[in-house]
Amino acid sequence: MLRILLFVVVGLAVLAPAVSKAGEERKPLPESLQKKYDRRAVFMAPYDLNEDKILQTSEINALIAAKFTQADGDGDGKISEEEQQALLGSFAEDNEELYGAATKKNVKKLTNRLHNADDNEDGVITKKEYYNYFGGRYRVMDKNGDGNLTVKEFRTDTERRKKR
Ligand SMILES: [Ca+2]
Ligand SMILES: [Ca+2]
Ligand SMILES: [Ca+2]
Repeated sequence: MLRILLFVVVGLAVLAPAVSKAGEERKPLPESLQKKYDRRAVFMAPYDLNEDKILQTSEINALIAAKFTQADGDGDGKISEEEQQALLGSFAEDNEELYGAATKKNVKKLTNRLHNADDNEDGVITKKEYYNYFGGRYRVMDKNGDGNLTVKEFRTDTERRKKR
């Protein structure tokens, strides 16, 4: 009798999370969360080469390389202080469209990120510093460590990293 009861209890415990998870997926996302995911999708789309709404490791590496090349206006393999200013300027323009009033705050966040990327604090971000810092950022986002970033895991340049 006890054994049967045990089976039932264990069986329910195993079933319960699966049931609630399926229920969750059927529910539409709260609007604010959906908006956040939509914004991430806009950011991810140009880099999602196979269009599966997921950024694979190769796509993330291409993303980092593309962003670095874009920022390195004179192509000398470093992002000088002037190039950082130019980057922040065009970032502010693009940001205005998506985020409006939050732009100033977002520019400040990116300014801080660039500052943090400059490991030896000489004002210039080398390719190595850039790849280390931003590559590391994307690796941290990949919570389940499968090398893929979904819209749930991905954070744009201005989103705060979730504390763990
Ligand atoms: Ca993809
Ligand atoms: Ca440069
Ligand atoms: Ca540096």
